[in-house]
Amino acid sequence: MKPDLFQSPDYYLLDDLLSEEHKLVRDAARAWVKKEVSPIIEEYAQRAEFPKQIVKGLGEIGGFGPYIPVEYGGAGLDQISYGLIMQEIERGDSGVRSTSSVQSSLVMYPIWKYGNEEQRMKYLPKLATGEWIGCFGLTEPDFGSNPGGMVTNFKDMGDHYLLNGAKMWISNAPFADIAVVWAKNEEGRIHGLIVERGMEGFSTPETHNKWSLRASATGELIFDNVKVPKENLLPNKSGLGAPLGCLDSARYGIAWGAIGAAMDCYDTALRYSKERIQFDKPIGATQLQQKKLAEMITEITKAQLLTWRLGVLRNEGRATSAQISMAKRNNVDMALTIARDARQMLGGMGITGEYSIMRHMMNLESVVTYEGTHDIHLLITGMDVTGFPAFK
Ligand code: TGC
Ligand code: FAD
Repeated sequence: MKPDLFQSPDYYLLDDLLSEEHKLVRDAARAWVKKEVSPIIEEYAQRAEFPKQIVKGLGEIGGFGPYIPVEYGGAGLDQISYGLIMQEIERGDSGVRSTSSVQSSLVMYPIWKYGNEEQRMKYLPKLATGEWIGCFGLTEPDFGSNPGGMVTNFKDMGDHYLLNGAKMWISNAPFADIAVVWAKNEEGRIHGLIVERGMEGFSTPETHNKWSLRASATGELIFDNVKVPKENLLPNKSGLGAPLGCLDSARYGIAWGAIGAAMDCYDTALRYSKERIQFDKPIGATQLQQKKLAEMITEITKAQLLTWRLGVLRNEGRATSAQISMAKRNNVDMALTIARDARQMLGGMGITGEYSIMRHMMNLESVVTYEGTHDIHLLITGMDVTGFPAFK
């Protein structure tokens, strides 16, 4: 793969809106990605293998629980710093950002928000350093966009719960130490349970043959009469709103992350357009290629503004779930369009692993699907503005 020459586009001087701490956090994440991710990621993606050696460094740059309080091992940062870290990680690879998102927003967040003090102290510090890796089990084979229909269930057996069912498409599952699993009790109410590797009847087979997120491990979670200790139930929130609350945090991070992937594709295509000569002039001197680049930088700038404003609203506790849906949907779609155009701009070279673009493009096909599909987020916006849920 070519050396990482990335230069971040900032067309509207948005750095002026960031604090010194934001810039320090962002620059540290950027430097780490250049040093630890860019040189190896193509090879791991080609081999369909998660680069486990980067886990410790991810913890060190605040990639695990950036906004979780310091007393639990988190970095205690604000929502804009969290977003900037996600942007930089996904600039390297969406699969690496997935590992970070799942650990931070789908495992640490519910333990922090819905767990008790013993659970926080037991799990969060080890998750913050990456000593333990977690995964999040919501999706089932027959319930993807409609998680409320889930059939995974647990029964109260007096001194423990008995968990049965299966989850599918679970990021980090094959090597996770713990899983935050959403299941229905005997009354049909959804609760979160912490399931630990090694519990009898719990297995995590890996999902193979993915053409997307190849550097992220995906798997199933199978529960065959798993005895879960009662102290592993998250006590402070139940109902579908509990897992959906975690998704708000993860979808917000993805909205920033997608900008990172888009920036990398734009930056690569811009550089290539100045170097690649056809018909005796750089392809960047042609109107058709300039149209692509001009539209890319326009869309990146709009997405940066949208996301920065959303970060301010999150810091103030005023961001709505529907606003987060809009940003996730817009920014991932924007990144996918840019990746496709950038790939074309590189001609034949665009399909090779010499450049990051095709890997970003394939990764984004998962990002546009997980955490709520493109269509589901459109329906969330539609419901928000009309008041009519069109899902059912
Ligand atoms: P609905 O009746 O609308 O809502 C049920 C309850 O949930 C509340 N709620 C929310 N709470 C917090 N945050 C949100 N975003 C919320 N959205 C809804 C709602 O107020 C209600 O509460 P209550 O107290 O009245 O019961 O639910 P519904 O069944 O009609 O479904 C709504 C819909 C379709 C929007 C929702 O199911 C949905 O978002 N579906 C998409 C599923 C999804 O995103 N799955 C993601 C799985 S995890 C994943 O993909 C990880 S990838 C990780 C990586 O690698 O990065
Ligand atoms: P479906 O829900 O079957 O949707 C199929 C199509 O129908 C989509 O285009 C959808 O938009 C459309 N559709 C569905 N309902 C409607 C409707 N009412 N109106 C109009 N169109 C509709 N899940 C987890 O729980 N944890 C994870 O860690 C996790 N990681 C993932 C990693 C990867 C690589 C992938 C691909 C997925 C992951 N997921 C995870 C699952 C992901 O959240 C689901 O794939 C996603 O929510 C969509 O569900 P589905 O695949 O079952 O598609």
